[in-house]
Amino acid sequence: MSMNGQTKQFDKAAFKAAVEKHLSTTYANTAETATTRSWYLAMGRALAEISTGNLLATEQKLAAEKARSVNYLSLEFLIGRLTGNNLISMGLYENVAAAMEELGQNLTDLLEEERDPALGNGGLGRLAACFMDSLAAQEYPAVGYGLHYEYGLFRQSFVDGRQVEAPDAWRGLEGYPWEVMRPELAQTVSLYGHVEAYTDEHGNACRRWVPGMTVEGVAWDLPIVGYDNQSVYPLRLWECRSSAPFNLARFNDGDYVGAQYPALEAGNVTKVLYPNDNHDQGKALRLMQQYFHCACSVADILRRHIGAGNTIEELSKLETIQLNDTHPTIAIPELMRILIDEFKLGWDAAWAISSKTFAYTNHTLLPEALETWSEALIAQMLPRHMEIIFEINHRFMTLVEKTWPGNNEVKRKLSIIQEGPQRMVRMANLCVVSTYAVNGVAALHSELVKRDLFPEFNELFPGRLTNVTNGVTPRRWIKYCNPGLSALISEKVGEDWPLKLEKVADLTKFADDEAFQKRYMAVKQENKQRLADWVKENMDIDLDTNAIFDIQIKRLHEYKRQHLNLLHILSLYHRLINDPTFDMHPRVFFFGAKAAPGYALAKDIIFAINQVAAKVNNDPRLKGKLKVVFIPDYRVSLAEILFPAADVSEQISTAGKEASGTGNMKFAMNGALTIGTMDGANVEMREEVGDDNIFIFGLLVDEVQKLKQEGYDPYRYYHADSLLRAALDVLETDEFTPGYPGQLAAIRHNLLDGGDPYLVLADFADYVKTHEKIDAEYRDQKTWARKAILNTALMSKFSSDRSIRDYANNIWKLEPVSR
Ligand code: NBX
Repeated sequence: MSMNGQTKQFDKAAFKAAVEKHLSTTYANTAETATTRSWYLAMGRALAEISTGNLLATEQKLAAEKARSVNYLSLEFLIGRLTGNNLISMGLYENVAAAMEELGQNLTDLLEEERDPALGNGGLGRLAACFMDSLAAQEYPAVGYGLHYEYGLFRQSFVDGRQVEAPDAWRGLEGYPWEVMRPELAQTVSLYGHVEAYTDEHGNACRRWVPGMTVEGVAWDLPIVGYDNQSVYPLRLWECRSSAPFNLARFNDGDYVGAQYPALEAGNVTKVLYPNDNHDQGKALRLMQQYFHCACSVADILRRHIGAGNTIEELSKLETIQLNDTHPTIAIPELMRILIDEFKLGWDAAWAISSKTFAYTNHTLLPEALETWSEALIAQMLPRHMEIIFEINHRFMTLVEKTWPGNNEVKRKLSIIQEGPQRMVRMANLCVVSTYAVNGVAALHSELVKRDLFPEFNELFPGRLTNVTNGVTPRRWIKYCNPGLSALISEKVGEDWPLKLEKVADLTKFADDEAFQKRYMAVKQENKQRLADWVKENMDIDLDTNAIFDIQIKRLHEYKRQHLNLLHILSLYHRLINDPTFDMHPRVFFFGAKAAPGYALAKDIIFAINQVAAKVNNDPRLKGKLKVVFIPDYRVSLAEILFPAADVSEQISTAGKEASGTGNMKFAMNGALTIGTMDGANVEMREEVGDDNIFIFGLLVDEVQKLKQEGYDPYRYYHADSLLRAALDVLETDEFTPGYPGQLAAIRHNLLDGGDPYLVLADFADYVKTHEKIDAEYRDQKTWARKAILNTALMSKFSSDRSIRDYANNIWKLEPVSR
């Protein structure tokens, strides 16, 4: 029986035969000699056969019904391992465990063989993965479009405390068992060349792109399996290959290696994921990735649309395209080019379709993350697109002139083209002008998008700027990663909460029930033990699971303020050693974070935390009260162990800088209490759980802005607070770098003489005080359990199912279609 009561056909004998067949014919192994890895691969292929069948069936049904679909365009999908999650969605976990047992294999061990597909950097990429899961779970017709990077986000290790990056060949030698190549969907993509004018057969003056070269886009589909519903949607990833692997003339001239240069160059386009988050680098190869992604995806959308017998005029009725940040913005001029140059529509007809097809999500206000591309670079690589961007801007400037006559300042500010020594194209402006909806990712963020980032656009296009608060999938982030808690929830509220997270609110009834509190905390204890075991096995550090597990896991960035966390740790260290009256409940501070390889200060912060960890973890004076653990190579599969094990969740960005956050939601669902600023979705989490069940500290957005305007002086805080002084000054010494004083000084220097751009010092005192409150409250385990239970119970707003329904109802106007 499946979860919804339908009988599911699982033929165990046939499944075992399929696994054995793959073991021998796909992986050339025998049951006697096969490694665990080969068994995992063979099982994966056998499962993929089932999901691929369902994918084709879903595709056919949607084409036949002419259902309106969303196309989610993203340069990143941080999906994490698929096998365990898909087994749960297919309702086959127990069945397959039993089948594999009969083949002498343990399912848990097999699942550990899978490498995380890390095709994203952080929150933005992970959000795309949660959204695909929620689209499939609720059967909203959807295709995800991304890139098939050969190397995902780099693997991180620490050498003498410093981050070292290594390439992430996520597919391994054998390929990834869940992916299926779709050779018939291949696309040809043009690059470079020039634009020429010509007169068509009706005597119209036309323009067309004469490309300088082409490359091939090969489609790979990963199955996004709907939870308990048999629907499977494609995550379609494009791999770039050379169109002309051999230059025959050079080949015949005997230059065998040189003849393959085009293949080598085209092979670079999807070679590797750019490892920056919230930072724009402006590299030509990145623009080529973006255009390659957009050209393949738009062409595939049109292939499906026209192939199903629809007219081009019906495009915006049947398809909508969601741009995940500005990274796929070049899809807009690409669609305009196709409509005008290939379908021969006039500008107005093309614009009427395109501007009703695209919608854009903004994920950041940080100026250094807002993408701009040099006009010269676009003109060289995509000459026809640059013409179209100019035309969009020209018409838009006419509108601005009509609205604010003679106001050149507002024109300069809103223009898609930024004037200067080198003219730049502002991708966010192009998006706001050319889409029917623009959304921020949390209520506060969306207000700031309207108030601070795009106030004039908001006047010009009333109603276009809107909010959809982020969410996370409860299937991966509760059911799969926290089986103990899931069983407890199911027992109290029934089995259907993974699709209806509102049901979990019923747990509030048990928040004061002491027997339930004990069971809830026992689950937490087991999860802490699971993490402690991982740390012992992989890092050889002994941890006490009675300590408070305090966790900060996210990309390393100044605005996220891992260094505020570090200063607090240094203050505890200082007090434990110097103040005999000071007492604290034992605490373990966990970090997990990758720094962009070129981000020097972020790397210095990692080094500092590792050096502090090395010292405090072995300092007998601390009597085991303080431990610091920096988990190397933080990734989705480690997040699945960390979130369930947390007592305290660190969400401590400078107010106004973190657009939403999504880790904050995963922690709270799994019963961690948040220490956080009034930033991003923390604000809405506080509304849901109530002020007593979250620890809020620090300056508010408006206080941050005011302080900066008045002239912020970090030294004021330094001189006024001896604890802060101690924490900062120890960074100048060799306390944590014996024999090498000054190795950690860059952080102190940035905070004092560098102006402390993210107001770490201004928030320090309140942060310390709030941690003291946490320390006191944790000692009362009943009250703590009550608060943790309420956090689990009151997080239903942050299911990505709700986010997707908001998009579907308020932006996309999309209806579910069941199989
Ligand atoms: O998107 C993140 C925000 O920082 C989070 O607050 C938010 O919760 C999340 C989902 O909405 N942004 C993010 O992860 N950005 C990137 O990863 C990024 C990657 C490449 C790039 C710019 C930003 N060029």
